[in-house]
Amino acid sequence: MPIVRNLSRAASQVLQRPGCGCQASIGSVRCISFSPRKVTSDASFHSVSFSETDHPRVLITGGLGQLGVGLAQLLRKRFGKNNVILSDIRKPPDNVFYSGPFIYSDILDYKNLREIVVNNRITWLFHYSALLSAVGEANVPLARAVNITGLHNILDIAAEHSLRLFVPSTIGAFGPTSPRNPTPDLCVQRPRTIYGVSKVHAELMGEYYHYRYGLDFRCLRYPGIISADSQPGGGTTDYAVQIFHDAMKSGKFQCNLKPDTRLPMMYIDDCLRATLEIMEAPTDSLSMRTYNISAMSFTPEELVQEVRKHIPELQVNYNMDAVRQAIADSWPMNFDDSNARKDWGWKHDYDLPELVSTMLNLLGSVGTTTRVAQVN
Ligand code: AKB
Repeated sequence: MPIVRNLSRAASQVLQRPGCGCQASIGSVRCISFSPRKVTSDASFHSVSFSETDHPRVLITGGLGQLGVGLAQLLRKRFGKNNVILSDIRKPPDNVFYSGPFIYSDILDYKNLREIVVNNRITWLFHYSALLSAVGEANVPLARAVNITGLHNILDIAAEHSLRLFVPSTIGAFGPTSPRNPTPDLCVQRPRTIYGVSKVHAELMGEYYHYRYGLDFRCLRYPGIISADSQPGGGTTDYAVQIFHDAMKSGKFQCNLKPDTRLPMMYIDDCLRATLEIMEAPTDSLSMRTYNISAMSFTPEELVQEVRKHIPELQVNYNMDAVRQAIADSWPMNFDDSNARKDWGWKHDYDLPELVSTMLNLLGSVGTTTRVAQVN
């Protein structure tokens, strides 16, 4: 694997980015075969003790990305604090470290992963380690290692230990030849990013392991996810998070997509709830293993108009980034999630006005337009 070993400097730069959602050390990629592997007797691991309950015992990989901390909070409320372990290769901030079990785990190190699963009697795994679309194009070998090789480790661990496995997919799993308005669950998928290719691979491999080995694989294709707690992490839909931070900080926003670029989006609370709901759905309600989920679709200009209802002084200019624009132009404009609604009752709570007022409330701006006016 010399291509991966040679990456270390670039890789560590990307891995240091806050919110890249990535979790992998670069030097430890190795060949993988699907068979039980020996755990050596010198395995040293600091385990977390669980209370004895009927709840699942959960591991979240890539826990310091956009969704991990919020998901851990939701799952801990439901299953108990000590039944949910957040993991990453990065050092957690104090608030994360002191809010519940956190451990180092490297998805490219099979033995490390296996020790964690065995020592903590993990039964459910949420696999969030991944490089997103824009950052993946900037470092294809790293994206390939993390998103594809890492996934192979996760699938093997999950199959060997009979875990219920959740892997997020994305609108990015579609491409320019897919129907874009709306995009159904089953159609042509020819993405043009390494991120999209890795996600189609994940969908197909997970489904293959399900039919071949009985793996309880569950997958949702997420739209762009918008949350107040985390900074954007290298995605094409990041503008829809960045606008809130910039509107608050300076009252000025530079958008890297064209004003009429329509993409499916979702507020984080809906996304996390959908994730828990599909994991809890009875097996016989699932007619498929990979579902589209959707809440709303909007363009940058529509988002700006909605934000201006609260912050009329917001100044916006458009400075298109060619890479991101090409990616966005190949993605779904509207997502058909009728199967998720029919099979396991998916229903979103947040539309665009609700999303915008919630984000501004959380970031502290609703009713404080003078703050932006003062900055200006
Ligand atoms: C990205 O923009 O890369 C992600 C996604 C839509 O999967 N937010």
